[in-house]
Amino acid sequence: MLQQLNGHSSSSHDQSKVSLREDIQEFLSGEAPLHQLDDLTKVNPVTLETVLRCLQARYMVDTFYTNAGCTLVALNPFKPVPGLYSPEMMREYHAASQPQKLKPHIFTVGEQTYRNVKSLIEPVNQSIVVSGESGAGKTWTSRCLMKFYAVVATSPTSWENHKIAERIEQRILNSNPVMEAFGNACTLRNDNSSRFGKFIQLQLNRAQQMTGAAVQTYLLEKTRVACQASSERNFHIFYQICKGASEEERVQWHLPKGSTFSWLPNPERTLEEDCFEVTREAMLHLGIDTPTQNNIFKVLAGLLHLGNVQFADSEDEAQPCQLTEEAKCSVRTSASLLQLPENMLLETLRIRTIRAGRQQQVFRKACSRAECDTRRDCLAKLVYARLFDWLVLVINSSIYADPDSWTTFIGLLDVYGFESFPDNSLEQLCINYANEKLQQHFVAHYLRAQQEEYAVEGLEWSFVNYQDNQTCLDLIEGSPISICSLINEECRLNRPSSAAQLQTRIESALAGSPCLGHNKLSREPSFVVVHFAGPVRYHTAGLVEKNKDPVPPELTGLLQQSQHSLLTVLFPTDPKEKTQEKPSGQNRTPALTVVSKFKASLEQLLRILQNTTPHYIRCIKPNSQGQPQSFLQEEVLSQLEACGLVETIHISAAGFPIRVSHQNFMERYELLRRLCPQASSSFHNPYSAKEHSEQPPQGEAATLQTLLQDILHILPALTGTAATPVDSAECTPAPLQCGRT
Ligand code: AOV
Ligand code: MG
Repeated sequence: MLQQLNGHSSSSHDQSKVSLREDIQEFLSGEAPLHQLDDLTKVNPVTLETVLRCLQARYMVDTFYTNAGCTLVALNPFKPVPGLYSPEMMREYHAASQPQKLKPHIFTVGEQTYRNVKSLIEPVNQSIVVSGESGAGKTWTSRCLMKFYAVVATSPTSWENHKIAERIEQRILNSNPVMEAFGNACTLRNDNSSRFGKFIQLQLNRAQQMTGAAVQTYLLEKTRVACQASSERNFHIFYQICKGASEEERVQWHLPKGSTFSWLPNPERTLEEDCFEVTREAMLHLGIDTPTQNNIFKVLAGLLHLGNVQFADSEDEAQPCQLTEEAKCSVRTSASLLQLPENMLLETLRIRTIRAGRQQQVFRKACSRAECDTRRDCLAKLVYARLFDWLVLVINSSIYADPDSWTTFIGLLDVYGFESFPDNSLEQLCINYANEKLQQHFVAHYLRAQQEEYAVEGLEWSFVNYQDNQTCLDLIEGSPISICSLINEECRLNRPSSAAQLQTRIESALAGSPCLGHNKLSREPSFVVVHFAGPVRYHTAGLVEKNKDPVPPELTGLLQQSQHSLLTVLFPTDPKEKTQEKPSGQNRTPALTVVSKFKASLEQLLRILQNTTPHYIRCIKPNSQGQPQSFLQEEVLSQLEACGLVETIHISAAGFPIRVSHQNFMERYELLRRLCPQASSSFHNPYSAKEHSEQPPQGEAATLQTLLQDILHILPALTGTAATPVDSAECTPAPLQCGRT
């Protein structure tokens, strides 16, 4: 099939248009041209090939959104599309009586979600889950949706109110540039790749106005501060301060023009995201004033100088590592920016303290060069991670709404997308694990639950097979043995084990899992996981250490000595903590590992999602080079396969689009029953009907359908419209399926 399709692979736009025209002619079955099919459920027959061709035909005429039953497929245009996200467009979708009849758009999803919140049938919290691989457009999409709600969910009732509303909405929007500056970075897959997960809860009052928001973040990839893969970059904010500081600030922050930093690779690459002014302006709106900003940037500059501290082996092992003159200068500058005593910084980086014996005597030992490097990196990660968490706290307090002021929320989920690099470690394992969890949410909520419900309701249904990623999740997180449990066990046992030993343990203990891939090509110790989105090889070197994420207490102690006003907030001295601290080696509760914490936070996220009505947007990356007007069929095909789009379309096309619980339906239409006695015969208890088995059992769906038809007949009388005969074909509602959700 691919060979046939590859003939149309679009190296050139025009050529592709010609071949597509042929495709379209072949494909036409007397219906609309392929690119005009707004809904993939209308493609006939629904196969991977036809869906792919339809999406390609639409992409080539700059149509980036297509409905696919319960999901919206969003192709990344990789170019600005004038007017597509303008406020006018937002208002058009908001004002439409039936937004689903307009062209497919993320604003349709936004508006339907918004309307669902106020639905009288089931006012319930909503969520929009934006998924797709790295660079597919998730962050862009969720940013546009936030702007959409900032336009449609505010109240211009009075000038005073309007000002308040604008302030809060502006602040919510301003959280984006700040969080992206500190939490996004350029990777091999995406110039603006999110290195943390984000769930933002937009809080609405009874009048559907946004009164505030709350942001929850997930596992920042803090290792990036001190270690960047070649061709990648550190977090954007470091480049912003180096490129955007004024002359005066350069002096204050010790960042003279032309200075180079080991932790600032590829500075010559200028990105759109390097705009310091935007970050500063947004910080101001969030209440982070200029002196506080100054303090933040000073700390960041201090970290950059710390990265330039290179150690050299000492001739005598018992002596601390040597430093070049240049490195000594970097220590001095870093200490001055972080307002730490220089000697203390140097000593903490080079000397380890060990407590041993009954008396807990303190021994001091010179660190090896590798240990010094680890301590330096650890110090930077510790500061950066705390700074990021503090920023999230400040943002939350700035956009926070009084719990009494809101009743419902719309949650927007934008996590790091599935990724596979030449070298994958614990960070990628966690990122891909999060994506597996979200895919499982979709599988469980939509592909599995819907079909199982039809079976329970006794409705005629031919089962659609789908790819369930539960096996892969079992491999990663299952019990009693999984990749996570094995890595955790290594941390708990705290024994020296090599990367090769970890590989062997994983491969022998989990050999039965179909999702553990073949590992023939491996030169370095590694294992392969076959994810729903493709196989990924994870290197085992350093995995256990990263999972432990140890922080030598001397480092925290050092930072508590800082005179820097921000560092005193980030590292408070807590006397209680000191007295309660148990001596090392004596009944210490093992600290939670990275994967354990991450697993718990994902489970909490899923619990929130499960209590909302979810809406799905699938972002698709048409090519991995980020080129506009290039649609590479093989790349798109693998993404369509991975997310089970064809199965979704089949289920959506044949399934029941409206799901209302029996109880909610009864509560809403009880009045009509009293007004319409002839309908009351349909108002029997469906369950009792099942008990009297002489009659064929009548399920809830059938009962409600009959009832709805009755109601439609009396509606004209109730609304005062003339009693014109009702065209039953037009008015017969879509089959109503009652869910007990
Ligand atoms: P991601 O969030 O899905 O990747 P982004 O939302 O950052 O991907 O999108 C990647 C890039 O694609 C953006 O920086 C834009 O240049 C471009 N882009 C995406 N959507 C659009 C659009 N609708 N119109 C124009 N350009 C777009 V990651 O965070 O790496 O998983 O972790
Ligand atoms: Mg992103």
